[in-house]
Amino acid sequence: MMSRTRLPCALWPVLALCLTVLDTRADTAPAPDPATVLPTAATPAAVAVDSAGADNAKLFQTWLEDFRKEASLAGISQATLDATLTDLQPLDTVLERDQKQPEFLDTFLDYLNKRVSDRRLELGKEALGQQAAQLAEVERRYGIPARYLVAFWGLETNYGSHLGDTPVVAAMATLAFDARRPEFFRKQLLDALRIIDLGEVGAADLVGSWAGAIGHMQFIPSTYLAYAVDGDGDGRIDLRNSLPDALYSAANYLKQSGWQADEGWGMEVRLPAGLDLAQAGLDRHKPLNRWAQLGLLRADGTALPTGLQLASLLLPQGYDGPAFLVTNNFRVILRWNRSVNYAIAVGHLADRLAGGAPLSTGLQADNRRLSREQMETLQLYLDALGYAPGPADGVPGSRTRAAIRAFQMAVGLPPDGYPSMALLERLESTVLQQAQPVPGSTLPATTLGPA
Ligand SMILES: [Ca+2]
Repeated sequence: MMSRTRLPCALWPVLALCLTVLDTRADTAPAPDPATVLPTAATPAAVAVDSAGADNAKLFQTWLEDFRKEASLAGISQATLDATLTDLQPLDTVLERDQKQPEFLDTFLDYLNKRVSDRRLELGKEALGQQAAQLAEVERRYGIPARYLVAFWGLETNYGSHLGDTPVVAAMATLAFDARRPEFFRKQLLDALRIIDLGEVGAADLVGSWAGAIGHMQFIPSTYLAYAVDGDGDGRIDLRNSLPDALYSAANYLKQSGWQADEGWGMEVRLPAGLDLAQAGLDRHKPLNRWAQLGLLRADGTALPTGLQLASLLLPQGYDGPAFLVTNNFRVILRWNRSVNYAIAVGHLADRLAGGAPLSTGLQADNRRLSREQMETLQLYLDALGYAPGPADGVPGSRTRAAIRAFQMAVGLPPDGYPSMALLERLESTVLQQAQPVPGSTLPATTLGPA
């Protein structure tokens, strides 16, 4: 961590970067000079797969032989190993997809509007009708309301219309050989072989997304092994060709993850003026009664439900965007997918499928997107000011959000932890201001760093 006394010196190299960013801020700006872009975390193996054909094919085969021994020791049958690993080749398209970074980070409102579109709502309502009997049976058995299962189905595969056609074993082997997340994908590869070994799916039929997600609900192999069940009673589990299998499996996964049948996921809320936003965040909980005492209302202006159920306040687009109180089932959705935006989209789509209203608060919020490069710059500024946001990776994770809050509190902004364009502009002016020498001194001015 940077000390307060070292802070001004550390700002000088950042200043050059500030000026670059001022030049490249607009969405229409030309691509940045490569010399000003920080190196990304490309790995030796990833680079090798891209560029050095023959040598890399050899390395892959050596790696595969090693994996084959491990899989054999783990109990995978010789027949499955022969059927799946013989002549296996890595898939360049999978690596390309895995390494592709979006140029811009969608805001929460962008994200939600894309995923909860009118068309998706319409198809979801049709699905609720067409699958009503099946969904009612699943709800009786697992306690997961139909609207949530249909919301997951809509977000994962647009109701079964985007199942993916990538061979899962080859995809998992490609990503396990790549050096970025080898342990995770090695386990997924082993679990894919176990699924085949169990005879649930033939080697040629285990296909899914480029990232190895299988069937209507996009289960990765380890989730498939742990939670998938036979919904249609034909004695085998097929998450791709049997919708009942996929629905039962999703409900089983949610129930085992702690879903409470008689509770919702949360709700959009209206905040009272002057609420201390330091109380927001998934790591902070209060009973609904307490939130009501603080002046929060439902988005339509009616009172919050009463009770002692714990809820967290979320501001996914900052203090002037939509606000939500989320409860236990929201955390269950986060087990399915760790993205807060995804989890709100599931809850909101489920509400809308049941006739709920569109979002009505915070729609006027600053909706300018940050590019990945701007997000990295924002992190560099926080670091230069001594707020320890973690590595400048262009991803606003928990450390970055905590650093933003600390900066906001120091300069008197609402501490929402949200990386907006306005925040980037404020950080930039702070950094530039600190880089100005004090008249009559050889030292730059101090400082808005943390105490
Ligand atoms: Ca089945």
